[in-house]
Amino acid sequence: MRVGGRTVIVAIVTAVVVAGGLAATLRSTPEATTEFFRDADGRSLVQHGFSTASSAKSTPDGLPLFTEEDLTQERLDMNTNFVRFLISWRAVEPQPGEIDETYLDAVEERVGWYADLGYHVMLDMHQDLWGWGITPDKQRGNGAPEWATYMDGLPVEDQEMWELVYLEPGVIRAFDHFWGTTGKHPELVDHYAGAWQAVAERFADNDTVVAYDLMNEPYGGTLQGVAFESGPLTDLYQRTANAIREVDSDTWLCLEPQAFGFNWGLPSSIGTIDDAREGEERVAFCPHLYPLPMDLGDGYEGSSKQLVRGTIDVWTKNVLRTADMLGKGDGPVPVILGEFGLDTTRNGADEYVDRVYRMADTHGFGVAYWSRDSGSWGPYETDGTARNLVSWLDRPYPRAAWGLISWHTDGAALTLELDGTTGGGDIPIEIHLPARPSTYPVVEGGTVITWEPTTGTLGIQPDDGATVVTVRQ
Ligand code: MNI
Repeated sequence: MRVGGRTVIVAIVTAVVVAGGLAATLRSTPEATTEFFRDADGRSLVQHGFSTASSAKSTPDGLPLFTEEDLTQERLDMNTNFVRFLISWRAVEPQPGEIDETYLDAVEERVGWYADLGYHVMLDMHQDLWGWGITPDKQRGNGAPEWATYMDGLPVEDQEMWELVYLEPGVIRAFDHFWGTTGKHPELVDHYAGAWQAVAERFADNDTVVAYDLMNEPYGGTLQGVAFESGPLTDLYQRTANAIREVDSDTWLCLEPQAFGFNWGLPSSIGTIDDAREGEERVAFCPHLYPLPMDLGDGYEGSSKQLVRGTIDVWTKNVLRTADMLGKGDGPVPVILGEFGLDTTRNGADEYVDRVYRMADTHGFGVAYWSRDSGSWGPYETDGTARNLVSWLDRPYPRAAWGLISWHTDGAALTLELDGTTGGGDIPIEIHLPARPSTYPVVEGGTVITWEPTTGTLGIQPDDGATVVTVRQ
């Protein structure tokens, strides 16, 4: 039986990798994205941070169990510069048409913590399994308000693997009503877009909030694959984008593919959206990566390791292909790996984490690790003790750079490839170095102008027209 189950898993993953690989190679795809978010000075930003946090899914107020002190610690330990911050429709619009401004105040307060430390924030409208209204004890789903949960009396049985609850009839029906598949609740998508508009109204003038992740891990109910992604999902993104642009013309709009399949390496069929802002469109791609063998409990070892590597490779090609398509001929849009993560007590976890970050570096992707919760997936124990993940995520990276094209690490060296432009003035390139020596690190192609050994933040003035800057430690 065990051998049989194992064989089935290997066969499925192999099929995913082959199908994903075929789809990815049929069209030529760019090697990397060179489009990045920019800060107020015009420097390209590389996102390095966490999804914060899973705890927000179940707290009554919808806020993560996360304090300003926790953020200070995170900054000291890993010098992160970005957060994918979980918000929820149920907290924004607890009753139909009623926006909870007190909740938005609390989110704004937390955004302020990040602002004080120079971070940028992406707000992620989170959901899993529709909403907590799917079961009477509110223990399973999260995201949608209870008033928006219509299941027509269909059952929702609990499952050992939480993802399988997506296949329960009541959950499928709740999504079918939302996406217009039943035609009975057309008001729901209007409410969703309205909730986003309220969020955007609040943060339109806030320079710390740079992106909106329009929906976490969308799921189509009875509609799957092309029918879902190119249809109601793309429509919802367009509608939500329009609602946001009525009040906020600058914040990036980040789109996710259907999670089921894409997270494992299958291609996406989402369509382009039109961004009604003046000037260049600000649409980005924020997919998740959860290779199937690891989803099913394997470590990064043995035959699973090969399958996971294959998955990462085809996943990367599919990401670039979709990002290129979203760019409508102007090259790939910015990419943020909005979630990847694992139980770090699994065998090979350190190698897996390293491999994913190297892949992200090579292709110009920002990363928000899943997640900033205590325990075996996260960076800290409940008592605040640092776990293994802290040292794995304390990696050299460019925090902000002029004209960034690419970067890579080689042993203790970090090399940036730049287009040679600078914004003038004395605003430096900012790099994080994990070694934190008390003396100045060695730089080629530029001059050190600031060095904060406590966090490991290095400011460099590049030489005139320098296209390569290397830092050794
Ligand atoms: O792995 C998934 C996932 C698997 C299967 C499905 N369907 C069957 C629709 C959907 C999603 N998700 C991975 C992670 N994402 C959430 C938060 O967004 C985390 O809790 C999961 O670990």
